[in-house]
Amino acid sequence: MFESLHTPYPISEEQRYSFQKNGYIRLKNVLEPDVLSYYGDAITKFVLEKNPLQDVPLEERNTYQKAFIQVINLWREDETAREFVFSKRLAQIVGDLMGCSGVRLYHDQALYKEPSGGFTPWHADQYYWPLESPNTCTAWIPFQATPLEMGPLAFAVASHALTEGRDMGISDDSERLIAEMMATFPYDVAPFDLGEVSFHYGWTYHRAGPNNSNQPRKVMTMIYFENGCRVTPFKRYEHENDHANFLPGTKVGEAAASELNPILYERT
Ligand SMILES: O=C(O)CCC(=O)C(=O)O
Repeated sequence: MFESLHTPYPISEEQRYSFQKNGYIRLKNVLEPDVLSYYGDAITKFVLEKNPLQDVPLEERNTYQKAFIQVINLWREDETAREFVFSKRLAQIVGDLMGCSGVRLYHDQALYKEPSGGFTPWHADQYYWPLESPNTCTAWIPFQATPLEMGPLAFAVASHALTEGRDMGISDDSERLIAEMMATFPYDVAPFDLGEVSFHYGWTYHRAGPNNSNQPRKVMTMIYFENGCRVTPFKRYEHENDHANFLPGTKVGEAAASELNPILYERT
């Protein structure tokens, strides 16, 4: 059952090259509809139970809160979510795209954009992470086909090479200032088919439009980093916070390898 979750998904040289050059890639038919439906239902139930914003109407939320309902590290609390997050296929794809012999989990997070939910401002994920290596990757996995009106993830092509703007978290300011910086980069926005998954480096700039449909945009994400990556000195509060939550007990300068960072892929 659900073979596609764990069997290898071959990555060609061309796909690896494209990922490393552009900073992201969308891959079709990564997961079968039955896998998405089974795990999507379980994860949605969990997200609705844990939704930290359930009593806050959309119009009273800030830009970040309007963008999505965010529930983190489901794998630690829900066995079905754990099976999904520990997908061998997704971790193998990440290892092959980054060209690494092993990858660890940083954390998972569900990002559900409600009907009428707002845009996700421009940002690069690694702003938040005290991780030294640029070989980090987020897998963005929609549980439904995601047309443009639902706010699919969109990327600035090859923006992971740019070091400017790396001191900005998700905010109205990042939407404005990073948009200005991205003016010279091609903007790639496209609908996602059912089963399609995108992968982007931690330093790739990306955003998402609002959800103008009347259906929730249900998305699960997993963040990975290359095995051997070290913890960097903290540059900001977010690094300290992430360290406490996702790398407990690890020391600056040493391997990021806490009990919360299992190896999910190792090339044999
Ligand atoms: O789903 C979204 O709207 C944003 C997702 C995102 O920024 C990410 O997964 O890195």
